[in-house]
Amino acid sequence: MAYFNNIEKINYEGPNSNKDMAFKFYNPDEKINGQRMEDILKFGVAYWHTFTEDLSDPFGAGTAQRPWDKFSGMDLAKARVEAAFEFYDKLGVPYFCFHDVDIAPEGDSLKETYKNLDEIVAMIKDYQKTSDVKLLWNTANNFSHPRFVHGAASSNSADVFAYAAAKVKKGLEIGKELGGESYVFWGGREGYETLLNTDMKLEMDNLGRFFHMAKDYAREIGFDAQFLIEPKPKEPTSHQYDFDVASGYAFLQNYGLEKDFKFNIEANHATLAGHTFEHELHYARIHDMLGSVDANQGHPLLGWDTDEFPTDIYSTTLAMYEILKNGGLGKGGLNFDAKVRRGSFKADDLFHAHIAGMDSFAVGLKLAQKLLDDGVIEDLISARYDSFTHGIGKEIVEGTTDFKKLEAHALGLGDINLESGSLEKIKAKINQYMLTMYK
Ligand code: XUL
Ligand code: CO
Repeated sequence: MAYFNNIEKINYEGPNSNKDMAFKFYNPDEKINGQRMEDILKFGVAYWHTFTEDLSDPFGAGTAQRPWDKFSGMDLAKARVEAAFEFYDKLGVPYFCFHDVDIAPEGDSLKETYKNLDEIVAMIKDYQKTSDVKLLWNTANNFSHPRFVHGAASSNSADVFAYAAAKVKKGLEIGKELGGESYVFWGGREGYETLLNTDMKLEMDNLGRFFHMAKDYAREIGFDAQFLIEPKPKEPTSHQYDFDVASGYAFLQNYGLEKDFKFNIEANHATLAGHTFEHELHYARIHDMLGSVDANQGHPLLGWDTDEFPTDIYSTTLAMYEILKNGGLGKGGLNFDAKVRRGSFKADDLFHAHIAGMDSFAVGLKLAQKLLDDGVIEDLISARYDSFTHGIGKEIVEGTTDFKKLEAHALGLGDINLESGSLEKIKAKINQYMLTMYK
């Protein structure tokens, strides 16, 4: 059965196309520094926002009108799989991502949940035989059900810890079955609300234990996905244990997990943490911890996770700059953890939104590569730190000086000559590149 009858395959038509249902900038076969755009960007569709989201918000009911609305239960789950593969194919995305509960309803018991999952996973596997679409990552939703009210791996209840472990164990088996490239842990409820009832040390130790057991089980069954932690500072809990990349990295190092995990960095989570998207990508990259990206954007005026489709070209450019400097994303990709606005309730909007996001990252990729090729940012940065390439600076970097020698150097100095940081100059240059690139 077809669900998006009025939509044809979305093709690349170039920057001057008047057709809405067409890519203006995302040209999968175009070579960027010798590599196909599609293979660098590795776009993924987020199952939850595209096929299960109803567009409700805390003040109002869902508005989404979907061609699978008439189904319920397992029939609905199956209809969504059919619709999903039609969507991937028409959009031409190479990857998808899901939580366990996105693809199959929870049953009355864990056993029944497994049974539902097995049926849908077998169906997805069948579709994968005739489609090129691959699983970028899957994850366990250990945050929505009321049993996770006090956390999952950081719950005060050992039974809940075990339940969460069982769901992740099943998720790892599913990831292996479907050939997932990565496996994600977003700690939705792994945090706390108040210290007045919380043993933070035990909760964090348990979280560390949980990750070790997950990694050990994946190894045991021969699932070689890249493990990814997805930091988020708040929402739903007021204090999340994986606040941002820096605190997440400290956590991983503290529990001896830094060799087995990398980060899945989400733009809107970065801004909620008071960082820019590129800050989080950069911080992860310089520590060799950049694994994957949840591509979206927050609203500049709102303090919560709005998960908008990424359309800010400045941001996608600086993000792609980091990704190119990282040598790509390896087993990760750009997953659109983004939802259409509540007012964009038609099924067609799902296509428009993904086209907008894919085009925005394609522009970002081309621009970032050009900035790199021309050394626009790199030359400025190396000139700025030139003092560390010779003389006393070189001695500092090489570890051949000490405080006494530095004092002697300082005492011999006259006026210190500092150069401008040239921020406005560089921004004007980037704007010039942006506005002339497609001329
Ligand atoms: C929530 C969020 C999740 C994770 C996967 O803010 O980003 O959808 O990406 O659990
Ligand atoms: Co996310």
